[in-house]
Amino acid sequence: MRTDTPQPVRLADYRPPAYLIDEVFLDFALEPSATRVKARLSVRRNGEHAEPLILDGEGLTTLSVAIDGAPHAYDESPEHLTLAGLPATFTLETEVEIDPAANTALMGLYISGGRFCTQCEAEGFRRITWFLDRPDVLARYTVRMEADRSFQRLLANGNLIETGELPGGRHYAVWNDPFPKPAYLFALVAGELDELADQFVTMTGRTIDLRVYVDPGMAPRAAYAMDSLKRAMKWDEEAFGREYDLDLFMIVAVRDFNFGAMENKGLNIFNSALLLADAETATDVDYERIESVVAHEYFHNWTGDRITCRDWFQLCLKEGLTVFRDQSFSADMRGEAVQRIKDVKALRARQFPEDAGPLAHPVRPSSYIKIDNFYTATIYEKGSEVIRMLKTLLGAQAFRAGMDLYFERHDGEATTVEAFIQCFADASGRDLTDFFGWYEQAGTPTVTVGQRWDAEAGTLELSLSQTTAPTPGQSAKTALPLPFAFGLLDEDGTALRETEVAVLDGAELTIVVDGLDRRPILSPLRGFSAPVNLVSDIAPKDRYVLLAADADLFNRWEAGQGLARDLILARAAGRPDEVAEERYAEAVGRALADQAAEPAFKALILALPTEPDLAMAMSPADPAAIHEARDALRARLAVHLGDDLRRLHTGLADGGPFSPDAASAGRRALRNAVLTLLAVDGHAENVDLAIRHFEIAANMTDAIGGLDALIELGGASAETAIAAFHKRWKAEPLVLDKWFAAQARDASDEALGRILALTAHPDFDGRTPNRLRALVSTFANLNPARFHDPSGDGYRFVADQIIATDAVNPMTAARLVETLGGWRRYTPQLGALMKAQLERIVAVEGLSKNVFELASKALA
Ligand code: 0A1
Ligand code: ZN
Repeated sequence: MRTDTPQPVRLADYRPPAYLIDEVFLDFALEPSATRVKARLSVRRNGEHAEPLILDGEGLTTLSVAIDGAPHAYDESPEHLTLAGLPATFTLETEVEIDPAANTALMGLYISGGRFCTQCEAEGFRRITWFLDRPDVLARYTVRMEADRSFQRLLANGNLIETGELPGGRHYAVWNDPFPKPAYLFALVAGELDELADQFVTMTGRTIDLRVYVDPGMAPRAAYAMDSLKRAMKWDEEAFGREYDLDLFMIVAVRDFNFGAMENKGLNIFNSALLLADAETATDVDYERIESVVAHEYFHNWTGDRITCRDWFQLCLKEGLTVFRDQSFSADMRGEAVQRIKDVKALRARQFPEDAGPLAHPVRPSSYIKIDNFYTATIYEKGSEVIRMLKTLLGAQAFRAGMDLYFERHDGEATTVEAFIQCFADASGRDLTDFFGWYEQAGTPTVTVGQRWDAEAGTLELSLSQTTAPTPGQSAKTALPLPFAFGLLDEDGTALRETEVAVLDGAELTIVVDGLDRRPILSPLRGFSAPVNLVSDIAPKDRYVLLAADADLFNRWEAGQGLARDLILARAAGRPDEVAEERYAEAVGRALADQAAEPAFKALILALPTEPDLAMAMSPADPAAIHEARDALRARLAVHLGDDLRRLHTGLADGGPFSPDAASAGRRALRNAVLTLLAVDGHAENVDLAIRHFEIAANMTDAIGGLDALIELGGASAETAIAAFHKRWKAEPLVLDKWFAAQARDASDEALGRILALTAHPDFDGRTPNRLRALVSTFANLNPARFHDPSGDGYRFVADQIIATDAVNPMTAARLVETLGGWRRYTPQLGALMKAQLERIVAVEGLSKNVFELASKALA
């Protein structure tokens, strides 16, 4: 157990920095186990005061400290270097030694695949040199680095100024970044890398050099990332008027990375899983994520780098906004409705449980222990939803005017969410005081909609109301203003009213629609216009009309999901309704036959609500009952639609060359969704189909689809497929991750022992975050039946992995804790087993602050 309870940092305690740093000169002598870092900082006192300068540092061996060229007295503690008696402006020079080879936390300067690389967000720069490691200290950086010539490429932010050879087989490079930036955007890479080069001509005719650096031999796999980058650059000019500023933009892929990717100025660093793709090794989902993450990091150049955060409480200022921008980009690239459905699925899968559990926090939190723990679905995905609502409430034009004003007013600054919202208030003339509540209040509101149809008067009265349940530390909730988009259909599916946006800006709202000559069917919360749980009294027969005919495709999908959810939950509660299930199967069959609908959309219709989604709707949640009931409905669909599905599967077979475009991906998605459904039914025809699907797969999407289906069907063909896949791909780390993940998803009763044994597989290495996540995160998040195994062994396994990983990489360990956090939502037996594992974790001697914060909050 930790003896020193870590103290939280509070927003209310924010103070401007006592000193500012204008210029930074860094000189790296790169050696894997003993890198020397000299720093020369131009420092300026911020205001009139006699306070000392307190610099941040972690794990640094201090070699020298000088002020204006002369040694200066200092106080050193493990995390601070304190200097007193300083003039108003001065040059501070320090030299430290660090050990990148021993850096397993992957924060600061570390080594991945034999190359030096960095990760400084949020507080990693302090592991490189003594500094004011806070985002409101913006400086211009010049970076010199030297290394053995075997570290072929020497990269840092900005523009390359100089390179040269040095005695002893060494070489050097000097980089300068003209844009002032906070330390968290610093980056350096050194090592052998292949280069993919291209150019982009901006809207004002400037030519930008583009470079993607990858492992030797991998350049062809960077082509899609490069293509995505160029499309993102163009899109940001068109959609937001944002032009790239430097003359060079670089991306580097590394294998060992705690998160997805990082927006360092002019030198983005990516987890290779989110950068490398070709048909053979990457799935369509990988392509889609690469496109969106490349865009996300690029978009940060304006929303994050040019305008950054004053402090880490403002994280959503850059993250929620940049997710909103990347989601808008993906919608333009791949189709709005399908993108919206996927975004909402992700929000519900990750953010809604967070908002309903012990780790709930506002989009802008007011305290934290480790900021690393706040890179959450709430800050990212809910943060994006809040911006989306803002756009809906203000309209596209006023929204754009607000964004333009933000870029103009705050360029070059470290600012706040208040300042951001003020731009929209000023640009639109609207009072956004109440809207700001979305940033400060945690929890998902529940919006209830009731209907009163008066046939004689031809009026429909809608009564909306909202409530939000208490969350930890926030018992009283207020009503938040939210856009409620809705439309009306008649029983034949003909539109009676186009989409209209009402604003629920208090606890209750009544809307009266008149002039209706037929009973209307309500299509509520179109496009998921607000991130809320909707409770409505829409009858199943009306939801079938919505599923078949709503002009809003999101709500078509939503209607289908709602119908399926009710059927599954009824079954899980021991009240199966077989007649209704047949009716549902028929409706799905009709949706599949709809010639006008895109395959990607049909694939989404075909997928039943996920088990975690269903668990959110059942209290207390019983994962075994949910799994069984969901499979029963799948089986009903598979049997009822069997011939249609098999025909569809054959019809969608694609003999042509692979193309990652959205339409081709949509066809593969539908074909794989069909196979997924059929795999619940071990009918010989289905087994043969799955074997063929796997064996003739010409791309990774189909190979994984086939492997998943065979694993679910079980037996000898599953064993053969698992072995064949491993044999073929054992030399490809990213594909091997998929092999671990596919087995981690195996929900069959006897799978648990096998999954646990995979940690002993020679290819398993828990210190590589991608491999750890492939096995452990996949298991905990995507295999609820086995994670919640009644034996409790699934929980114990995840806790074991958290404890083991914490000793080497606290940040990655902490990201697994949330999987146990929902323990109060499960049956008492399961909840107790989950809680016991959390208790075991917090009792560990020397636990990191990261894991301590989340595990102790989860128990509180
Ligand atoms: N700003 C990045 C996310 C990120 C945050 C922390 C990291 O440290 C390990 C890495 C990446 C983004 O939003 O993409
Ligand atoms: Zn981001």
